Amino acid sequence: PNTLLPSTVGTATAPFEYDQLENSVAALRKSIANRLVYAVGKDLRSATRRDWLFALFHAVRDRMMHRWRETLAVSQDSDAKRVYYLSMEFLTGRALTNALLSVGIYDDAREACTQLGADFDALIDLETDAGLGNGGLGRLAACFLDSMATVGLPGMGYGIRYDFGMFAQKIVDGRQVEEPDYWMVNGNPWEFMRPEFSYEVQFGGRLVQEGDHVRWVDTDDVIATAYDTGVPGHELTSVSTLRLWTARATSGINLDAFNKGDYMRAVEAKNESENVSRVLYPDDSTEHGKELRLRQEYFFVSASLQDILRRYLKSHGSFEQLADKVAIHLNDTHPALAVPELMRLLVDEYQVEWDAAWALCQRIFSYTNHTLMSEALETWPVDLMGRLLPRHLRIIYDLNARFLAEVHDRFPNENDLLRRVSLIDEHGQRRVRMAYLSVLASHKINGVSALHSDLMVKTIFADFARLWPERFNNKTNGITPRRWLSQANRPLSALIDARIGTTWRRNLDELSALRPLADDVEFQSAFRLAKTQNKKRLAERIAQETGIVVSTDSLFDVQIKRMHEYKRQLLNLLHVVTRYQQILAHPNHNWVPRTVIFGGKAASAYYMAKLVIKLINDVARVVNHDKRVGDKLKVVFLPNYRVSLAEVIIPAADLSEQISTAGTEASGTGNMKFALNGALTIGTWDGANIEIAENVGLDNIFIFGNRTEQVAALRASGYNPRRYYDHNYDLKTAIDRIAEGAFSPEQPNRFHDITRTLLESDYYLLLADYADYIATQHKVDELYRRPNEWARQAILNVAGMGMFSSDRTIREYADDIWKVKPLFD
Ligand code: B1N
Repeated sequence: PNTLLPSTVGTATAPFEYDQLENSVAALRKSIANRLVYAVGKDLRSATRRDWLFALFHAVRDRMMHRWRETLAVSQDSDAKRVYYLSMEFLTGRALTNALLSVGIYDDAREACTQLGADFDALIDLETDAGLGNGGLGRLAACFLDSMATVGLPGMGYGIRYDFGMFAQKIVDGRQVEEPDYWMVNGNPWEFMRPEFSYEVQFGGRLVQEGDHVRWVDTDDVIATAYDTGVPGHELTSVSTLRLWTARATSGINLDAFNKGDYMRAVEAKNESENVSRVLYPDDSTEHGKELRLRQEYFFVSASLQDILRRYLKSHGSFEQLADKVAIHLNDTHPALAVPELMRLLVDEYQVEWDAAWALCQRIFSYTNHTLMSEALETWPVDLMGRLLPRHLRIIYDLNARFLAEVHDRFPNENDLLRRVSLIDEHGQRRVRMAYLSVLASHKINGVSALHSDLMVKTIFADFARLWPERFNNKTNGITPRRWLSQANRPLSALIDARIGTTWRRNLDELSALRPLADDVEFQSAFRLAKTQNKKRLAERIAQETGIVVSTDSLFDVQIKRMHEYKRQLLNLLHVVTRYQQILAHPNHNWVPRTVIFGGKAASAYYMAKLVIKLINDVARVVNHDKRVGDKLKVVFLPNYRVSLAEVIIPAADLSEQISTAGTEASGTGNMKFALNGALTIGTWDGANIEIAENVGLDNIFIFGNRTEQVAALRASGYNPRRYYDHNYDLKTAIDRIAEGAFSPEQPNRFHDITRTLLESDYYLLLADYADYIATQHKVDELYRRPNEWARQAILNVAGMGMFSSDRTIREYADDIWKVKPLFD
């Protein structure tokens, strides 16, 4: 029980009166003006744009509150089984337009603002992104919250309320410079502080054995306090809760320091404990291994589990039904400490017997793996964990001993198996394998695309798939069509609405009704008109942010995602350099004009990724200023790629670059956003690209390159990138030009590390895929010369994207994994 702060006084039963809020323009006008005065504390004379924005926030938030309270009340009253989605990242972006559309007051709110003399579009653009995530994994969590609310699933997301989200990227002299993202400087109007839900989280200390009971004492404590944000589902079907934890120092004071008269020092130490929720680690698909990161992971997991058990115990007298009422999902291994934490709470705090507690855990937990790449798999040094979380390390050891004994019973003659599956990696410095811990504790383990799930059981979890084949399954990722089509692409949405109605927003399979329209010339030209409108908007944005002028007649070729070697932005750039050389060699050829657009952040310590950013910008500078090239080729690096910028870029794309080395991109979700917005994909046979190809038709996608088995074979046979370089003139020229300093005359060897790596190791096989990539880019040009045929294929892409709604994904999780049912049937 939480004794930190007064708990809820849930005794009032009398009905109370509150305003019934109407959604007319007049009512909205009044609401906004009211909120300006009563919530923001301003009037017309002194209101800044920020004040107007906050008044608008409040007016729409007010209209979500009733349904939010109703959602919570119904799930409580029906004692429904709930799912808790534990994630270090929720990349939600902006909330205002989404909320206005969910409530159904977008157009009326705009009119109300206009009547009040406020510039609605400028206000919308003033909202800062909630960048509490790195990339795909964090954005997936955000799409899942949207879908949970839209489907009406009881449950919530739990994470960390970082003071600083993903850094803002500036480009200075072509290089990335990181700036802190203090996203709540102006306040956060969406959240509600819930100080009554505050929990002590312990660190350090030591263990005291008392009989068969263990006590964890002398710890350094920090308090986790809840902040809730409502996530509105489509048409307010329901409102989900995102509960984020912030760290507060305990009020107790370091007496030692205090008695010595060093009051300031005592308070400083308290301050420092609050650092645990300060900043998001900016690494995507790589591991950090920093102590503060481990603290973060335990901090939010411990608070979340204490909160989950408190809520359960409010209406249940024992833990007998815990697994029938609670499902806990681990979004990758970052929250894997939830496993020993639930064991600790049950066994140490609530005196549940070990075996019973473990049986509950295995029914409660499920886990999604998001990557197979070894550099991303979390392992924590045993020393560090023993120092920070001695009780949890002991629990992990005890779980491991029991587990290995079981394995030994089943496979008595396989001694190497024990070493391989042990939760402790004994090579060199001993480390805890967080993925194995997650697998051991979970009744279901899933990958995020068909290929990834298949490779998962053949590679990193092969031994475990032998032990428990029934636990492993696939849940192909999805995206919310509300944000990624309805909100981001109004021109195309309006066109679709006019032809097949509006209900595709909740049943994306209905898009298949567009298929017969693919051959309709009138529809094709309306479709192209919508694309052109989006391209105009992006062209203006590009001019604004970079000064580069691009033509909307050119083919918009886009690669936006985190900068990472496996994603191969460099392969794209090799094509750009090749095209540049060929334009110079054949100036009179009838070139299809192209604008190649890049965007993406590099982890701050990722040297190669940062150097690729510099190379892109150096190539852009040379190409864009070369008079001989003109409109035939433009290269753009858009700074500070983030959710709100994606909403502008994706609807404007003609071509979507999804060119990771086969077997490396677990799923991808950007690939889905582009296809849903009518871009054609050029991509490898990797991740969800494969399922996209199957759904839109192989004739309507550009697939190239070596496949997973070929990648493996190439590597096994001693891959030699020089062989490709020596035998391909264009490839050799492109690499040589970069190596000679053609794009960096002021420092000719600037990109030596890039060209050397390509020629000496090329781990991601860019050179092996280059020729096919270039040939496929030629096919892209040929198709673009035939606008109607291009439009036909683009329409067929949109029509085939039904299965990639995150509503489908979330229903599969609910049915197959969580066994949770929608609240409102
Ligand atoms: O998760 C996405 C997938 O669509 C992407 O293919 C995949 O790369 C991405 C450590 C990660 N995998 N692993 C991470 C992120 C942060 C971190 O600290 C790993 N992100 C992915 C959604 O399934």
